[in-house]
Amino acid sequence: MNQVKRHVLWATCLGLAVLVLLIGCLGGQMRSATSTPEPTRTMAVSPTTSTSGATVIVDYDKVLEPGPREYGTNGWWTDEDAGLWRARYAELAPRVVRVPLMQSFVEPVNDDSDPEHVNWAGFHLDEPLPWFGRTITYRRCFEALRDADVTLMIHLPYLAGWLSANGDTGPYSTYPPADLAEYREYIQATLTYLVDTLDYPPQRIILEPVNEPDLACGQDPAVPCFWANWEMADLVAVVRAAHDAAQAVDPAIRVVGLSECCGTELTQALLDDYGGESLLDGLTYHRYVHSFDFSAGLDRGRPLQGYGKPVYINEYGNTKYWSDGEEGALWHSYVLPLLWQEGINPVQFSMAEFPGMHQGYDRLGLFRDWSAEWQPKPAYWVYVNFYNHLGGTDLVAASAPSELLALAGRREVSKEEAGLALWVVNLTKKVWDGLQFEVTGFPQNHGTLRVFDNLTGKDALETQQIEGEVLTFTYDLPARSSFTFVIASTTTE
Ligand SMILES: [Ca+2]
Ligand SMILES: [Ca+2]
Repeated sequence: MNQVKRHVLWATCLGLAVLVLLIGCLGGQMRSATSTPEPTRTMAVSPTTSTSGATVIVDYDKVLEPGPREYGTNGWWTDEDAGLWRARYAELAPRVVRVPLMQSFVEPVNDDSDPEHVNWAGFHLDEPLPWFGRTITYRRCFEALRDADVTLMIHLPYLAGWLSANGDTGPYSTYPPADLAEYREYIQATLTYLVDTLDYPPQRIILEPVNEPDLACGQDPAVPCFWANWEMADLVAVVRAAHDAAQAVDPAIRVVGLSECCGTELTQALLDDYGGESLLDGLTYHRYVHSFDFSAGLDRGRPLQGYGKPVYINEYGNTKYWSDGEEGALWHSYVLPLLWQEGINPVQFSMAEFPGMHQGYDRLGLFRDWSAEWQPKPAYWVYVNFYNHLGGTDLVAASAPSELLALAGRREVSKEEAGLALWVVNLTKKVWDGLQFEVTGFPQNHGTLRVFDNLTGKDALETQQIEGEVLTFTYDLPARSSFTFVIASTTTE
């Protein structure tokens, strides 16, 4: 597990190092929903159409809790493909995009000898960096996310060599910093640039200064550690410097951490014993698994949730299925509602494959890179469907046969303008013929039902009118499948 995790990290390192150095097949069939409104207020569909006898029941009126509000992905950017990136960010509709900021690139040498004076010529956020025949400009990436109304989560995995207390080991030189005032200047200058130069709304900026401090050096020969030769006091000092820098730029900027690779002990120690409660606005962690059992991913988040702050799993994935093919997509489709139910903000890793990355890291991407014309994988459609249909909803009660997973969220502007999204995952190998759906409490006794195959695209497979005091329909749910059923009040369609 750790080894795979480190491979992923290595990919990050490698990619960033290079950056610095270079400067329908599952379509089910909906049936028996009435296609025209009828005057009756009773169930519109005969239960006799159900051959399995199984029923999914949703109570629109039974609101459980708001769903996560800061879900998203780890993002990328290339200048030549600006239109593609902007379109994909719009289509995927993340609320948070996590982007690595490498000091080796931003401030490769100290801007000047005075940490109280920013020499802007020493900060390289406007410059295109060569990247495997294309270029990357942080400014353009940030502008695209700003325009997409996204919250930017910037993380600072490594130091430039000149600032590392452990000496210059290249673009991925380790924490802790040799000079906290210089470290703070680096952060403060970057945040000032975002807020003052790019007009990035400070309430939509999250700073994550620490990444995987618990990854031991040499634990994986392919991955340079992020922290070396440090004590808890060093970690606390870095978080405090980042917090103070953010406060100085704008108190609305949030600081989160600690993105441990392999546990939560350091985060809990920081919070329990070193004043971290006042330094961190949210808590982050990572978890990769290699099966459909994601209990380990949920279990790691639980101790962090006890602190009453937002919790983000801002790196996760499957190292068996990666994000490839229908199995990879099905895995994401299954894990997303599990995290959602727990109130953990999912920040998937990562949005796309990207040249220069480790192979495994590459395969966690939701779509291919430019060498494959940015082709979406099935897992990409899982996120498009989930974030667009469940994102921003309030969870409501849903029950299903134990072999199925069902998650329902409602979006109610008014009684006349109401929506329900029901996410259903069938990990079994059996077809659920005539699976019955019953929705109680919908504000209207009619609605427009749309059915989406989460693994194959974003367009509705079918659209039908349904009606009844209890809105009822049936669907033949294929084996190993994932679907979204969206009901909207007819007046809004
Ligand atoms: Ca400096
Ligand atoms: Ca300076």
